[in-house]
Amino acid sequence: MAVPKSHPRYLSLMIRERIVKGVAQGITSMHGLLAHGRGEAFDYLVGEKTTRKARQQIKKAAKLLLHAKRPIISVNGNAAALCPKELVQLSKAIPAGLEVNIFHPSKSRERKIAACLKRHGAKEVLLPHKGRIRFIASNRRFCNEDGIAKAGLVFVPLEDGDRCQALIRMKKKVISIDLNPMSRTAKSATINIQDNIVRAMPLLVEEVKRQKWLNLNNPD
Ligand code: PTJ
Repeated sequence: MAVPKSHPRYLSLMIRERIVKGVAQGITSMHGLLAHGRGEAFDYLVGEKTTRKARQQIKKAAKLLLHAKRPIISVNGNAAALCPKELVQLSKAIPAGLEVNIFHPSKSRERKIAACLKRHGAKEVLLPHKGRIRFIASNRRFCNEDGIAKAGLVFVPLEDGDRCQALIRMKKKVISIDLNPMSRTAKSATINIQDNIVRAMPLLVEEVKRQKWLNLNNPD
């Protein structure tokens, strides 16, 4: 859809287009459209801007990511449609692995998400295999034995469910990005960044790079 730049909701409509395109490409599930609408509503409430609190959470998240043992970035159909480039940039900057983990089961979608991340520069993308997340029964329990299963920290952009609690019970740290501060994920994560993923991801990538540079130049 051609959205005129002068439209007062241009940015928001363009972000919607990414999700719609994600569905058309078989990356995002139909349910992802509803999840996005939920996010939009919460984004209204924060003024569609990155708040001061969110910036503080981004700083803390960058620090935790840089100090984590075997950090992994978990990618679902919405995150892949909205910011594939930044997810890959983050994985390279930390460095951290990328793993596809989705709620609505679809092997074809898993492969398409991985292919999308590779088109954006990822060398390796793990898929669910022999690993298992304990304490949950949904499709998200299937994970990779060398990825989420062994990770000390799992980065979970955009989801609401019981996986975060399960990962915490497995003694892993979790960083989430979720506009809804009342979601199960946001409430149980080690750190939740309450911001739109499309605004938070570029800021997080820059913050990781900045802290890495500072650590290298001020080792003490
Ligand atoms: O690809 P799949 O099968 O793994 O499915 C992914 C979705 C997102 C559809 C699935 O995880 C789901 O149904 O999620 P929920 O339960 O709707 O939760 C999504 C959460 O993300 C909600 O708390 C929303 O407020 C929040 N959210 C939605 N869009 C954004 C967002 N948070 C940050 N940025 C957004 N753009």
